[in-house]
Amino acid sequence: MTGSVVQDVGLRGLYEQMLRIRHFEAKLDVLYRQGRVRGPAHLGIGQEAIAVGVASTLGPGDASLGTYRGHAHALARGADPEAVLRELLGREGGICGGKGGSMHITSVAHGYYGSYAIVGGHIPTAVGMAWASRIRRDGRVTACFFGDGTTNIGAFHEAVNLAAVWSLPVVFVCENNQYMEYTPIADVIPVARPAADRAPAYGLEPVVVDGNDVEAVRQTVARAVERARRGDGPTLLEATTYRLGGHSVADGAAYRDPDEVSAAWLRDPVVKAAQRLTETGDATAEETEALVARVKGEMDDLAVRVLEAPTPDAAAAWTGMWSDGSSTWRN
Ligand SMILES: Cc1ncc(C[n+]2csc(CCOP(=O)(O)OP(=O)(O)O)c2C)c(N)n1
Ligand SMILES: [Mg+2]
Repeated sequence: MTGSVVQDVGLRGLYEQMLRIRHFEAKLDVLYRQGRVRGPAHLGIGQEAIAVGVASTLGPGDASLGTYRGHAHALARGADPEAVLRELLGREGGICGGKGGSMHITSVAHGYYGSYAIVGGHIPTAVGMAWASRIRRDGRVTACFFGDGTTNIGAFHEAVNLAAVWSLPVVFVCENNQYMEYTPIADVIPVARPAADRAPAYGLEPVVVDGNDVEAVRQTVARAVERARRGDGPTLLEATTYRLGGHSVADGAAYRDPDEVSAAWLRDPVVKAAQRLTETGDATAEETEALVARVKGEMDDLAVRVLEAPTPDAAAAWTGMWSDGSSTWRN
């Protein structure tokens, strides 16, 4: 059995992880604007509670898969921020050897089976992994993240259907950030809750959670993981949130109502977790402020180190083409 129980991590630990992800991505945004990042990068600023809450329920033997918005998901599973930043800047020591970039962050060593740029393309893969777990009886649970817009893709419906019919150990996590690339969901989805309102079509309960509340995400997903591990089948969870930035670092998101964006910042999940910490007496406001300063300092230092790192040797392009590390032609 590779599965294990929900990690014993308190609110303070969850908060620290969210902070680290927030300031990692804020630093990346700056580096992008300085022209130091090649290719696109899609940030999940405002969605950290989902990545961290879900990851906190998974054991080291469990699997997760995400989208092009996957930095947070890799970091939440324990990937080293330096290796991820090196990857984003195409440097030696990047988590994929500096060859994948932002949209392909993968760390199998941390149970993170990849970031996928084809909308919905990874959902059948997650179901295939869950099917493998059923056959092997390995106790692994697979969590699959995707966006609200993805629920309009055929692969989503086919995959959820199969997982439900075969009661596979998978947790589908729809991060409803209210927008597709540039389109508000209400323009293209005929139901109010893109994932939850479609769950009954597959015999599943509609489950909705406040995706800006890390404790609520953790509790709700812990139940879904337990259910999957027991053999009782999948859960289709909708975590409501808001994408605080544009679709990618190149998108200023001027198509959004500024009042809507300001209201969303008042529900910032990182601030919400800090407030909870002071309410519960687990940390004082001074302590959370000191933590913010420390994490920002860590990210400044990290960026300096990564900018000094060399790019990979050109010969590295011919390595790692197969999972055993080789690159010889096979057919
Ligand atoms: C199959 C496919 N169609 C279209 C695109 C272009 N595209 C990239 S992201 C995106 C929007 C996806 O929205 P959502 O699922 O809500 O995810 P979010 O970006 O909000 O996280 C689209 C249409 C794509 N990458 N793949
Ligand atoms: Mg979306």
